[in-house]
This record gives sequence, structure tokens and C-alpha cells, in this order.
Amino acid sequence: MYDNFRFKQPIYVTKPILPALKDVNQKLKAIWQSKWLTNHGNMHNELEQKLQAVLKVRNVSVFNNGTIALLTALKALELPVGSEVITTPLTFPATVHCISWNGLQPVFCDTEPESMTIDPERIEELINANTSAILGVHVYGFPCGVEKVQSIADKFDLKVIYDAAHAFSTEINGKGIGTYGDISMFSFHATKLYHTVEGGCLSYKDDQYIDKLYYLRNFGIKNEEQVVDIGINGKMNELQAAIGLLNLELFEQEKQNRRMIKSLYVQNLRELDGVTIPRMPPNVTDSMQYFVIRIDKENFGLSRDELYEDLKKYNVFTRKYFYPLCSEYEPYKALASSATENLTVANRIQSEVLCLPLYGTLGTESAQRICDIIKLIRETRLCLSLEREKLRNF
Ligand code: T4K
Repeated sequence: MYDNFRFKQPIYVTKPILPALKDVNQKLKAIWQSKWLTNHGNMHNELEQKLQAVLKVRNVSVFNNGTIALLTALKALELPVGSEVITTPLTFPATVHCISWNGLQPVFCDTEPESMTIDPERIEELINANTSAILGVHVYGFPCGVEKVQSIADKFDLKVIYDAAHAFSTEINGKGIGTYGDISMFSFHATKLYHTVEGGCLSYKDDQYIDKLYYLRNFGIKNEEQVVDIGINGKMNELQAAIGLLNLELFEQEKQNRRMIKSLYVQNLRELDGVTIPRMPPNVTDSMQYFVIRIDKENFGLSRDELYEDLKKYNVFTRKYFYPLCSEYEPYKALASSATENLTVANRIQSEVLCLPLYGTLGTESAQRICDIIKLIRETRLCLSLEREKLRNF
């Protein structure tokens, strides 16, 4: 380890944007004066309005977090209990848990090697009379093959839900990503490009879901005397909405700052043998949520796990999102669709992916140092194995 390269403070995979405290105080004052803290307050409603424009979608319903939003989306679609939902194993646990919490059965589909999202070519073979929906994830902000997925769904009369937790403000040919499928979920967790501390939203084009989601989000209450559905408490409160309104002013600049860091990473790392940088298609605007690289041990000289561990010694805490695959989790590993031979592409991806730190205040100097450390780790390891080889042959 080269001590002079080590960061004094830990560098994590992300850091949230934060509005100026004076601006937060002003919003808090308004909340304090109104004494309206939650249950569809003014800031909540204003945020829903504003998000429609930012996400370029017809309808938005905000929630207290992305998981509850996704749970509610699946409930709103009224999929038959016990029916099967085809999804990707390369995601955060919340995606798959939401299927199970709704009394539905997850069926894992392999992923595409390039976009790392659910592979439309492998979906049809998983469809049977009990299949009710496809749940795709725009993982790391890479869009699923939305057109192909929709044509399969149309052919078999299936619903389509997208987990767009990583795809805030992503567009395909200038179209908001939340316009695809029946319902999409965006997460506004503190670790996201855009956040409300905790929070999330659903976007959808069909107006029939406006009331349905409104009731489901609020215990199923329609009015003081009528409870019309089996709802949950999914309401976003006014403090979350206040932060959300302020962060709407900041996220574009944050994206710009991240873009600079990302292009520095690309310039430095693309020539390294064994490092692949998945590329966003040219017609897609990048959400800048993550910077993911793939490490091929054979050519890089050390594995993703070894690099991950070595980086820690330099105080750089990368993340192996999304290892292990959801299909390897305790509740899902016995499913037929979890068999390794059905998920060969996803299994390879999970062993190679590494998310490097990506947030505006990281700055290009620190990003450069991270690249230098990666090169240093690799060279040191390569020299060591060369030395060992020499000794063995001596
Ligand atoms: N679907 C997908 C595909 C998702 O990725 C997620 C969430 C969801 C659904 C569910 O949405 P939500 O219900 O969360 O809205 C984090 C987030 O907690 C989670 O929201 C996110 N995905 C997931 C990918 O990442 P962890 O367990 O990695 O978080 P944690 O606490 O290790 O934080 C990561 C790093 O972020 C820390 O090392 C430092 C930094 N950090 C974190 C927090 C919480 C901060 O700087 N400040 C903070 O306040 O899950």
C-alpha cells in the first residue's frame, strides 16, 4: 500500500445533494405556520405537479419511499393472487420483495449482456397461463428494451411495471422513461441523484390509476365514511416534500458535476485491459446515478472482489451492486427460475460489477486519484505475481 495515495477521509459510493440550510429554514417556517405536516399537504401537491414536468410524464403520485410505491403499484394493477411476475435477479432486494409481499410469485429471467437489464429474448420462454406481469428494472439507469418488452406484453396480455429507482430524469429519444409500461417507480432515497431524504413516486399514463393510487396510499380511505380498498400508509410528509422541492433546483447541476467525473473515469479506465465500461446508448440521457465498471479477472490480473478489498485500504469504499443476485437470497434460491444455468449472463455480471464513487462534491481531483489508485493496485499485484512466478521457476 502506498500511503501517500490513501484518502484521509473515507470516500463512499455516493453523497447526497443538500439544499442550503437557510432555504430549508424558509420552507420549515411555512410548514410551521400552516401546521400541516402530512396527508397530502400543499408542498406534497406542488411536488407532484412539478415532477410531472421534470419526468415528462402524464401522472405522478409521490410516496414515503420507493419500496412502498412499488408495492402499491403492484397492488393497483390487481394481478391475480399467486400469479407469476417475470423479473430480473440483478437488482436491489426491494424489487423482488414487492412481488412476494403482494402474494405473487417472482420468476427470474436472465439479463442482456450489454444493458444488464431483463433480456426480452428470454422472457417468452418463461410465460405460461399463470403469468400476469413483467417487472423490468432500469438498472444503473440503463433502460430496459422497453419496446420489445411491450410487444411481448401486448402479445400475451401482460402488465408491465418498471422499477426506475436509478433512472430519475432518464429519457429515451427525449421521452421520459416513466412513460413506458403501465406504471414506473422512481426512488427518492438519500443515495439517489435526486432525493427527498426518503421517498419515491409512481408515474403512469392511464388516469384510472389516479384515484386508485390515492386511496391505496392512504389506507384505502375515500372519505370519512368510506374505505374502498385495502390500502397502506404510503404518504409523503411535508418535510420530505420541502426537501424535494428544493432539490429540484439542484439536481441538474449535480448531474453536470457527475458528468465531468464520469468522463474523467472513462478517459482513465477505458484503456485498462480487463476493464469494461458499459455504455449508455446514444439516444438515452444518462441519469448519472452510478458509474459502473466490469472487471474481467483473466485480463485485469485481479478479480472484482480483490480490487474492492484493495481499494478499501486506500479508504475508497466502492459497492458491488447487485451482488449477490436476488435469486441467491434465502427466500428465492429454491425457485426453479433461480437455477444458475438459467441465469448465466446475470451470474457473470454479478461477479464483475463494481460501482465507483460518483457524486458532485467528489471533484475531478479525487476521481483522478481513485483512477491512479486502481492502476497502482493492478500494477502492484501484477508485479507481485511476476515475482512469485520467477521464484517458482528459479
Ligand atoms: N429498487 C431498486 C432497483 C433500488 O436500487 C432501490 C433502492 C429500491 C428499489 C428501493 O427504493 P427505496 O425504498 O430505498 O426508496 C442503498 C439505498 O438505501 C437504497 O435506496 C438503494 N436502492 C440501494 C441501491 O442503495 P445501501 O444498503 O447500499 O445503503 P447504504 O446505507 O450502505 O448507503 C450507501 C452509501 O451512501 C454509504 O456508504 C454512504 C452514502 N450515504 C448513505 C446514506 C443513507 C450518505 O452519504 N448519506 C446517507 O444518508 O442501500
